[in-house]
Amino acid sequence: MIRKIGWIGTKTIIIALIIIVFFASGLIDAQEAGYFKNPIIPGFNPDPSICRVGEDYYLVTSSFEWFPGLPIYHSKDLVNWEQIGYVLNRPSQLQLKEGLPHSSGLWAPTIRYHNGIFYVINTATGAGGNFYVTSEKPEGPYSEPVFIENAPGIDPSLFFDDDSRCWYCGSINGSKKIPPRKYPAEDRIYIQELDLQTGRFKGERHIVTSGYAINSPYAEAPHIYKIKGKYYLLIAEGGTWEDHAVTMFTADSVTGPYTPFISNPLLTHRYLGNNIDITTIGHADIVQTQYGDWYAVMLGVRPVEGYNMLGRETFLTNIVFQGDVPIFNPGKGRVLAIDKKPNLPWTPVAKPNERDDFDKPELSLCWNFLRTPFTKWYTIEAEKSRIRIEVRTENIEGLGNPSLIARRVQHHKFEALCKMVFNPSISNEEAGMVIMQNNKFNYRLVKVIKEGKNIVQLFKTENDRGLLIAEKEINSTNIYFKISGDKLIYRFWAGTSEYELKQLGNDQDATICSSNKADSFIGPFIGMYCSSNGQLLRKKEYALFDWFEYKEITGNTNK
Ligand code: 6LW
Repeated sequence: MIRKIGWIGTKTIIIALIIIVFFASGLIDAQEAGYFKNPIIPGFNPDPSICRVGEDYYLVTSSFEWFPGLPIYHSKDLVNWEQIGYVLNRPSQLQLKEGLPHSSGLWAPTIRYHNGIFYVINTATGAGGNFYVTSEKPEGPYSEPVFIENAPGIDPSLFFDDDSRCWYCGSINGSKKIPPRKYPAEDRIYIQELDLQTGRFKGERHIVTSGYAINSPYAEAPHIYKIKGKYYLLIAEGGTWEDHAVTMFTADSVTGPYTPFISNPLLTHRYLGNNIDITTIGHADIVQTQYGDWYAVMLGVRPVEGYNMLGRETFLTNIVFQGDVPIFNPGKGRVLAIDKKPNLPWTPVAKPNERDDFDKPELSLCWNFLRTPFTKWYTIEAEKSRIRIEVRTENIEGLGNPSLIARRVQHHKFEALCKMVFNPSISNEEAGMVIMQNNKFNYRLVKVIKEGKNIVQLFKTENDRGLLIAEKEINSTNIYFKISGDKLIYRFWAGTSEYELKQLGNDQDATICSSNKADSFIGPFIGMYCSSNGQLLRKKEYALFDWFEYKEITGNTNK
């Protein structure tokens, strides 16, 4: 081995291995030792876009069919991120209506800052197409959306040139005939000037590339930058799973012609095989720090035995320019799970409480609804430290807005618990916890009334087929539920006290909530739920949740 890669190469590998062993064992805290851990934003946070204003960094990610839309995060060191809001948090801004299929909705936003205004441009697939919103404050409120006429495709981005002209770039995806595809999965990157006053395009449309590789599939996620007078076009190609890649091009004019770097793809994990710690690296955006250094954020997956259990997450790596050529993570050429901290003032952020007692008038930012809630069917009774959710006919097998309030699952090992008070009056009613990838792939741990008895039931829906896994009588108004995750296993628990929970059914297959099995673009959510499953109720009924707790489990999970 030494003969092949020389003593220096071997020494580097040995040092790297020692560092990884020490960090993995927790003997050294990565962050104390000048390192950080990827992903920088765990859980379903794909398609990141980033901008810098002075010493502050802002980042947005896709949110698909979940509402509010487009979580926005803030950091001062590119590693510690705090959610500061959502770009689209009013039904008037985001009409995710009944019938919207899973994995539709908000795909791939871009955030940019120009002359005191934040711009977020995005595609609402199945909900209006390409639009942008503006705000003077990163946390919002953002304007009502301006939908752009005749803007085909997805992944829109904005570039403000030195003359303040605004250029839109996007990906004509799918088999749209503008012009017809020359080969299967050909997507084309186009650039056109945009009048932000009217939301209309100006001048001609320039189709600049279908990707650097011959017959490259899915050229998308374009962003334009101007660096030392040259125009750089960054895109993703290969498709958003294991063949994903970052490629870049340069031009002397913003509308091209763009020349691909000979060193493309500049970043990909496709050559590392699928059995590695991080796959699917792609869909990047780059940012220069106030000190002149360059970094890239991008999406990636941390598979467990090939299953994507947490959705596509946001990762970070550095870039060093060699002349005009950007080198991603020089000497490594890949995104690392543990890497050197950026040269920025280390600024930890407040971690959200693991337990939400619902003792504040507003919902915490972690909570989401499936599609837009056009009516207010929940009430926070802060003075009683509880949330009251109305039992409605919609359920999670449908494509509506069920009485579900859920948060992202962000860890391979986690526990989620809640305390619920619920007295169903009819057999169709149920309330409890849900963990789901989408309407066809999910688990429900619920309390029902059956033959006059209070029963807790565990249901599994896989590929639209619902199955009662286990049930047991629990005679108590106060019910405690727990769902624990341990990589490819979920465990479900219920009891009349937080400390006397009994597992319901055996260990269950968590992979049904993976993107792979559920054929889905997003990641799993876990939360509070109730439904009458289509049955109209004589009077309004509610499920009350006193608290909900979600925490990462480090080390061995307690069975
Ligand atoms: C995103 C596009 C993509 O718009 O997936 O596969 C879409 N590629 O870049 C949603 O994440």
